[in-house]
Amino acid sequence: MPSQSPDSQIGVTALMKVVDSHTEGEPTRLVVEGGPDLGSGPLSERRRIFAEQFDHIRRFSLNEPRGFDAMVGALLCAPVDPTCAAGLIFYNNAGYLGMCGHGTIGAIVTLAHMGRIAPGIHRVETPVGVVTATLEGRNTVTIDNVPAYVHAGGVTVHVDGLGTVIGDVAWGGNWFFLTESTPCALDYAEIPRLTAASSAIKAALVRAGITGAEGAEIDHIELFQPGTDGANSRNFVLCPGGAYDRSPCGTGTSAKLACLAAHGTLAPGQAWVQESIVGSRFVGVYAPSENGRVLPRIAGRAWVTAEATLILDGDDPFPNGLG
Ligand code: PYC
Repeated sequence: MPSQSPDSQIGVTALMKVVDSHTEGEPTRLVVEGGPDLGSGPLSERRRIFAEQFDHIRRFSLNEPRGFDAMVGALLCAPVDPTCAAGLIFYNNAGYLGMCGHGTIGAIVTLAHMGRIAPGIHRVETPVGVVTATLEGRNTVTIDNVPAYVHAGGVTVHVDGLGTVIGDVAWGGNWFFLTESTPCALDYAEIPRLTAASSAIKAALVRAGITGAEGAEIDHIELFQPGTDGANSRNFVLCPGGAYDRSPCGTGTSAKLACLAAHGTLAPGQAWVQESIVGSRFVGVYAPSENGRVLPRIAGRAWVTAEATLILDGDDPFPNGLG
């Protein structure tokens, strides 16, 4: 149950003001009031406190029946760096994210909707570093993400039901395994099969001890095939809690740009149109950086869908949601 003390006389407590949006189909819930007090330390430290002391608030605000498994939460925080417009801690139905591309785009469009920022360039603090977001008009945002890189290329893993799967392990703000080994076409109707195959790949990576840097769990699986209607590529992204990303995944597209740069198949500054499983698109480019890293720039659109107050009835048998 959330930590705030109930003050209602009718047994119903208004706990949290949220604004929902979707970025190219993928939902974000921005918590603008009533979130946990995580102190004023670095966002990585505040994310640790969130996970250790307030995880019930993650579940309350995002899980069914108030949310659902594809929704990503973004807790709006005061930034440490005064040159930043906001701090954001991202979370989902399974836990906490490093960065979230679609979530940053959604949060920026939402902050503009609330009148808190204007079109232009805004720095945003996240637990894995500062990103820069440029808002053009009401709905279009371009993010300069944290540096992305390939941790291990051409990794082979045996996957039950799929056989040998070859892919790259890359960082784009979260850890990804990226592969063109797919069990079927990346069609909307095949989502259950794609989810099962991606889950099997994830389990096989764990069994084989294949990780990101410093033993980090690879918590996103990204499948690719050629794109349609002029897109360079279409993807299917399995998120940590078992939901698939409706958008092309900002951190996943960043990881893809790092792989393309490492393979020499995309030049710096050349546009890469990444299509999602629902047909929505991000456009990415990269600039080279130090130590084989790239600086990814991702553009996409978001729309505000709801403004709400999450409430808790004292008689609710599921105060923290389900799961
Ligand atoms: O856009 O980076 C992203 C993302 C991560 C998980 C879901 N979306």
